[in-house]
Amino acid sequence: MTTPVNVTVTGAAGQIGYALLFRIASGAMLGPDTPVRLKLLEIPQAVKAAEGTAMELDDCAFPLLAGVDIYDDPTQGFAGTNVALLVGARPRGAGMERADLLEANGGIFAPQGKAINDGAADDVRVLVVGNPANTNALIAASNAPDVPKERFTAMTRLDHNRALSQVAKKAGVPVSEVRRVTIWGNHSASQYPDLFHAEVGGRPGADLAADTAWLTGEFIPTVAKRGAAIIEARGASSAASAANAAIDHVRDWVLGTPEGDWTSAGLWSTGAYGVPEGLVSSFPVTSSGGDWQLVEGLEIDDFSRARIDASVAELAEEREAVRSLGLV
Ligand code: NAX
Repeated sequence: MTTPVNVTVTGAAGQIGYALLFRIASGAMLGPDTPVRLKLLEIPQAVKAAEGTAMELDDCAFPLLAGVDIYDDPTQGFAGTNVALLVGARPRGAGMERADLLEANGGIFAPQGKAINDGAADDVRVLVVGNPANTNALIAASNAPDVPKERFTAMTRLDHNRALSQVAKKAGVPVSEVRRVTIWGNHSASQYPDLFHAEVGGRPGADLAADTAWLTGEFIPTVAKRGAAIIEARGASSAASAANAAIDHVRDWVLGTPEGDWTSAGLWSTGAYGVPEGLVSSFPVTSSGGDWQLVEGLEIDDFSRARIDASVAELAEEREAVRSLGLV
């Protein structure tokens, strides 16, 4: 049997964790021929709940699941890990300022970055889901100096998938006929879902984007504020769709993106598209050979430029805040 891939999931007892673990164990993330060993990392108070989830994983008798271990210590939780899904984060509490939120998350993502640096496998790939995802990824990467920066990514795939679905509805085509949509910037309400390079039902996405009332009054705000709309309707934040996006992100990273399409992921910027180096920002990407490649050479018009710049400015502010806290 092939050696199992070690997959660490933090926040394993949370609602995204519950929607994610069973799909990883079923082979949806790494394919039907790759056994996985799950390493669940939680805080001590939630270890018992994680044990309950592990019992249910046992009860599924997944042929690909080589084992489940539970930890409350990041050093052990990331030892030998190949894929790390950093889902657990500190939510914004009542009366909490943004600086407090960033500081609380720094207390989680800095030690996790160090533990990944010291003990993860040489091929480790990290996806940060916990919010603020981009800046948490920046903190983790900055605390892992020996791990190449491109191995730390932040999840904007849920935003990407939301955009695909909204466009398909608007155009009256199946989702499979929507390609090359891009999410730029931060996983926040400032993000910019870009249709100008897309193809929708065989036609240029720019045709749809020409309806500026729909574009600016409906499409962009619906995608950017979808998380809040889900909370309003469900009484809880997105969980299954977030887990699905995490599966999509890692699957594409490891196994590759389809020919003729691209996806969106938060990557450590090397300065492309005017995004300052060292910010973790969402870009259009393809994947092959297990690495992300930036889609280069897209023409960015003034409308898109202004929106990308606004979201990137927010990322720069977040970086300043975590810098002044000594977290990066
Ligand atoms: P839950 O509150 O249900 O679960 C979070 C879990 O993380 C809890 O079990 C908690 O004990 C655990 N945890 C907290 N600190 C930890 C630490 N230091 N080490 C390990 N585990 C720790 O939240 P859930 O709904 O699962 O959401 C998780 C995170 O995903 C949140 O930060 C949320 O904002 C974020 N999201 C990100 C999305 C994205 O697209 N990037 C979309 C969905 C979601 O909103």
